[in-house]
Amino acid sequence: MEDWSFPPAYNSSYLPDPSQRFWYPKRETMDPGAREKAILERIREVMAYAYAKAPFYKNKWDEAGIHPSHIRSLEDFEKVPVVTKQELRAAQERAEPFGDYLCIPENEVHRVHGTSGTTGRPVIFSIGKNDWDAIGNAHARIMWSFGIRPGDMVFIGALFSLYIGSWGILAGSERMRAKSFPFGAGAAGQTAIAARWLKLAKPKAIYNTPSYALHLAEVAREEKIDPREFGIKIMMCSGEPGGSIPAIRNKLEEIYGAKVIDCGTMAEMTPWMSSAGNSETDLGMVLWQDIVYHEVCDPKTFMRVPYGSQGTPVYTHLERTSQPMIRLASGDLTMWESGPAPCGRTYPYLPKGLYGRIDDMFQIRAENVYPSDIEAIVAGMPEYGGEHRVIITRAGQMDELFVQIEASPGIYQAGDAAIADLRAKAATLLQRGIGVRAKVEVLAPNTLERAQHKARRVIDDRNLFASLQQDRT
Ligand code: 8LH
Repeated sequence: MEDWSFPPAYNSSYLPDPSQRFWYPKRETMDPGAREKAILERIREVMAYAYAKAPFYKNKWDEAGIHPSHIRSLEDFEKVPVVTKQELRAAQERAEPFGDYLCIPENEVHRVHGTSGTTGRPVIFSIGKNDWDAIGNAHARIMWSFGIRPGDMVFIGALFSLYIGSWGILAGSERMRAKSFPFGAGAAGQTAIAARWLKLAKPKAIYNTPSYALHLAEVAREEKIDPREFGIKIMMCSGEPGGSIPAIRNKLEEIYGAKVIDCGTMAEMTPWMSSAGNSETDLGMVLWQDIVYHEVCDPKTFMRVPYGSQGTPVYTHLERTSQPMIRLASGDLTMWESGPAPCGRTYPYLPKGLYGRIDDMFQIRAENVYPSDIEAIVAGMPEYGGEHRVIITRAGQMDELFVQIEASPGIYQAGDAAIADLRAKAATLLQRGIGVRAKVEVLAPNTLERAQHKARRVIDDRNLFASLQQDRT
């Protein structure tokens, strides 16, 4: 069926007719039951392969009393213990540098990438040549669903170093035979140069994090360029929530006049685009189950939750031979629905995208609050100036929530009464939206630092407060 095998073997010269909606029509529209049967077969193949090649998996599954031959249904597969990021880090400490879950000989590693965080021991991603080709194929296939076609220009406005997001887009864009423009981001002054290049080159599509897209628009305006002059039609967003938050998506669509498409799983899960929106829907992200098998699970038991429920994604590679991830726990939060997705593909989908991380949730006066909920509220206000911060602190025995919001230039210039109105309106909307009273401070436009990559907007200084208290006793 349309070259579906493990290990994958794709015809690298295949390209659908540009008028075709689906890259692999059969695979994308097949009966979900038949697809699940084929996925099970793939899972058994990947597991047998990993068991034979990787001490990491053999030891982990032996300990759990599980053998690949035991997996006779997708329900059996739910009993396979999840892999955590901590285990991957420990495996790389044990067997430097690639870890004992590398399933190909070291000299066949074709690309090396790594976690892009700045703290803690980094984790290395190693990818074989065949895998890299299959990643390009998968991303081209998914980018086809975004409306990108051979010959279109794809501008990559994201970091080109450890962050595999940018490289994954490049692989897909090259496989698609698009015009790849690997511009990058993050260097001093680069954003202003990006604005000038975008005006000049007028790419059909751009890739960025939502935070960076907002920053780029501000810088463009400082350069006296209206972002609509870029002529962008498709904006691919990944890396953080935003592309599926209506307030952010609408704002980006309005600023750029482009269709915003949310996508993204995790770097370890490259081809990381296996959950992605598309040109035919505004509804979150479709799960390309035949590339990466997605389960949305209860975060404690890691058993699948029913469609319509919230849980955490658990991912399994069906096309990776170098470092296949088999039930990798993401720590993200989402809600899933059974297919067919609104675009006609018979995959399940995430109507609200990935809307937070379990460990980003904070409790304040017994209410669970997600930073993305606050973002959706404040960024949805027309008076919002483009950035905010959430500060959780402790005054006496009480947790306090402070939200600093930049006002738009118009509101700020209008003076004290307009600023006071914004403060009161934001406090009311926050109380209504998250159920917690927040103290709002209105700041001048452009006060807060802008993100060149993924934004960090929450400061929890309760630990600082606790340590100060301890020092005093
Ligand atoms: C997201 C989203 C999204 C990622 N909506 N949260 O984006 C490309 C991949 C390469 C990436 O960002 O990988 P990385 O650096 O490992 O980060 C993964 C985390 O980023 C993921 O667990 C989410 O928390 C977040 N993320 N894409 C919401 N579209």
